[in-house]
Amino acid sequence: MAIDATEAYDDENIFAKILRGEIPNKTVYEDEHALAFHDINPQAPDHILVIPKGRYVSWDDFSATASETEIAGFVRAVGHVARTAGMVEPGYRLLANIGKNGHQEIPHLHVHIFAGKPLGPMLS
Ligand code: IU
Repeated sequence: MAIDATEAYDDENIFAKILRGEIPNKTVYEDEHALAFHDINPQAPDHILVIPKGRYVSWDDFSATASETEIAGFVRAVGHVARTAGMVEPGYRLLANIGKNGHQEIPHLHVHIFAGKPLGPMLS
């Protein structure tokens, strides 16, 4: 079920539990601002999720209220993960689902990184 991106942050969402170390994950990268891990249900040969460490429901509250340091740290982490995974050539796709119509399922901001094959036109 897709969530409402304007709802209050839920500390019991699954990505909050992953950040607290309560649920295992296949970590790709971690720094003070972000955690990157393999998606449990990959939609491409390479499918990584990058999440900020702060309590943000979606791109909406993150872009409106996060500090410049948090935003820069998160954006740089996404780029770093893709570069170090060798995705820049031949390329990759970033995706952030926001709210009900965006089909966001987990109410903690996450950016999907898809790679590993030609991805074709935009997803439906
Ligand atoms: P969405 O943008 O909220 O629709 O994406 C949620 C993603 O989280 C989706 O690709 C799931 O496979 C993924 N995921 C996960 O990696 N680990 C989990 O424990 C759960 C979902 I629940």
